[in-house]
Amino acid sequence: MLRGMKRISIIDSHTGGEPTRVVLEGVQPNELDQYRRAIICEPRGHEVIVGALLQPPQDSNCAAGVVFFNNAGRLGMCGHGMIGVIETLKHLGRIEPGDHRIETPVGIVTATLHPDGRVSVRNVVSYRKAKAVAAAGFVGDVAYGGNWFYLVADHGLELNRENIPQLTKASLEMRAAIRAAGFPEVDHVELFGPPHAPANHSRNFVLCPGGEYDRSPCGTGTSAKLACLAADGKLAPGEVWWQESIIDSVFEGRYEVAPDGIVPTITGQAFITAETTLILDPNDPFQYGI
Ligand code: PYC
Repeated sequence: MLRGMKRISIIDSHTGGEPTRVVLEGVQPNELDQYRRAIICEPRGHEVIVGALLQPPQDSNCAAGVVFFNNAGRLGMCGHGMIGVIETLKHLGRIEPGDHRIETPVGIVTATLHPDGRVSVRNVVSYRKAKAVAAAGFVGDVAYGGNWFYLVADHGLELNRENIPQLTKASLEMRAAIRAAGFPEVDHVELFGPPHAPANHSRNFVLCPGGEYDRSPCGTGTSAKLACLAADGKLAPGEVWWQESIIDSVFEGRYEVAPDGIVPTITGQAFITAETTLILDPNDPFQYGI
């Protein structure tokens, strides 16, 4: 018997290589900040994991409520994470193919589980806040896609896996500079380059708030990109944008026009990787994570 030990039941998945850890039981919403790093960080996890605390929805028309979090804090929305949540709910037998409304701290999104296992997330309204802002010697746009991004195309770095340390360093410098330039809300940086696969439109590298990079093409980052493309008249409503990640995974993006921006829809697929129980032993000096 695990007397005095805390048990947290989770299901892990990945979406385009980016992991999502859905918390099913063992943590109340008001306890999230206490247990956030225990769930995400070593020795049970890794800084790159995005957590998703499932909650009963406040709106009875929603299938669930979810709060996303990572090693640095809470996230407004998370595109790859929402695809992971939907795959997890399917795995648990709680949902069938079709449309499912899910509450997030930044609004309700509609996720469509397709019969072939793909998931489309109709995200919150996304928009470009500022065009061509200079920071750290670079120029980029500030845009919202459920999280805040600084999007830079002209950075002089090649988007390949070998360059991840340099891409991370440059993105951290850009983030500090864009915040100092009057955009303190920016916590993600998204660098763009030519795709490796000719079928795709663009490749990206996305720095997340806790200093890790997104293995997926980033659902909220792709939403922010679509908002910029729409604002520049470079992508028409309904037209498909194939966004490739730094590890070659791909999201499909498209948008509808909204009065105050666009409504992006991001499509991808998640795969279950584990279902288990985390244990926090009160005698363990690292019970709350390293
Ligand atoms: O897919 O939106 C996303 C995301 C945000 C941070 C990591 N992934």
